[in-house]
Amino acid sequence: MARHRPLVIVTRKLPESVERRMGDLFDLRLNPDDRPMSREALADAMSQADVLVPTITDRIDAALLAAAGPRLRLIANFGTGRDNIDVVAAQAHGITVSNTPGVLTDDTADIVMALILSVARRVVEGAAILPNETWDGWSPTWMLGQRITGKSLGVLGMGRIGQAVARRAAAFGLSIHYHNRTRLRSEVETALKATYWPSLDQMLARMDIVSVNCPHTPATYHLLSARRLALMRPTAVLINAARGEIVDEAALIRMLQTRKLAGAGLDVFEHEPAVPAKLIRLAKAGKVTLLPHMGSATMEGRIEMGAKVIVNIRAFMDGHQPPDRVLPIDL
Ligand code: 8YV
Repeated sequence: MARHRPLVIVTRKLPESVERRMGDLFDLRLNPDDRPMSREALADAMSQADVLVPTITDRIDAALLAAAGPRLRLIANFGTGRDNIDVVAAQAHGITVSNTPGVLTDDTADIVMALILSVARRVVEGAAILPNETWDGWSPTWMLGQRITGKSLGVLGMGRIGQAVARRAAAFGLSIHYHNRTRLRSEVETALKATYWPSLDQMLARMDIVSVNCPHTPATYHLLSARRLALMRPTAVLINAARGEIVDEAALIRMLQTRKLAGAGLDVFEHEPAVPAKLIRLAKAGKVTLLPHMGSATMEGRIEMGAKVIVNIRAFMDGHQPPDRVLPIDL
C-alpha cells in the first residue's frame, strides 16, 4: 500500500494517549461517546476507512466484509481474541487482520487468580457483608470456604495466558495439570511442574478447579459441553476468563443449580453483555462470582494494546506484514 496518511476509524473510546498518538500518525475518526457502533455505523465505517480498529463489541461478519469499501485493507483489532472477526472471510476479500497478543497475559492471569480466590474463599460474598451492615461478629463456623493450597488446577489451553495462570497458581500451592491441542516442550512442562492430560475428559474428572484459557474458535465452541461438565467432580469449581462461548452456559447453570458443580468464577458470558438472570441469582446466593469482562482492564494493558495496534498499522502502511497478523490457519 502506498504511504499516505490512512483513514483509521476506531470503534470505541481508547485511552487518551493512544488516541493522541494515533491522531499524530493517521487521519483519525474516533468514537468519543464510546457507545458500541450499530451494524449500519460499522458498515458505513467499513465503506470509508483504510483501516478499521474494532473491539470485541463489534461483530465483523462475512456480510459486513463483503460490503466493505475497496479502501479497507486492514482490520487492526484492539484485542487478543479475534473471534469477533470472520478472519476467513476477511482473507477472502484481501483484508488483513491483526490483533494484540502478549500484552494482556499477566492482567488476565491475575483475574483468573482473583476468581479462584473469590469462589474458593468467598471473597466477593464476604466483601458485601460490611457495606450491607449485616455483620453480627465472628463465628468459628461462618463463611467457611475451601482451602486452595494442595488442590489441583486443570488449565484448559496452555498458551501464554494458561502458562501465566499456571505460574501464579503454583505459587499458591496448587498442583498444575493441563490439556492443550499440542503438548508443551518438556523443558516448559518441567519449569511449570505441569502434568499433561492428552484426554480432556479424564482431566476434567479429576480436577478441583478447572480454568478455561483457550481461544474461542469453531473447534472450541461449547468444548465444555453438558456431557463434559457432567464429568467434573461435584466439589469442583469452573473458572472462565477466556470466552463465554467455550462453555455451554445453560448446562453450567443447571449443574450449579442442582449442586452437581460447587461453584464458578466467570469474567465472560456466552451472549455478552447479556447475563442470564439465573446466573445473577446464583451470584446472589454466593455460588458464583461474576465479573463484567474485565480480565484485561488495566490502564497499562490498554495503553500497550493501543501501541500494538499502532505498530501493526504502521508496519502494514510501510508495506510489511503486521507483526501480529492473524491467519485463518491459527484458528
Ligand atoms: C479485551 C479480550 O478487553 O483481548 C481480548 O481478547 O478478551 C479482552 O480482554 C477485548 O477483547 C477488547 O477488544
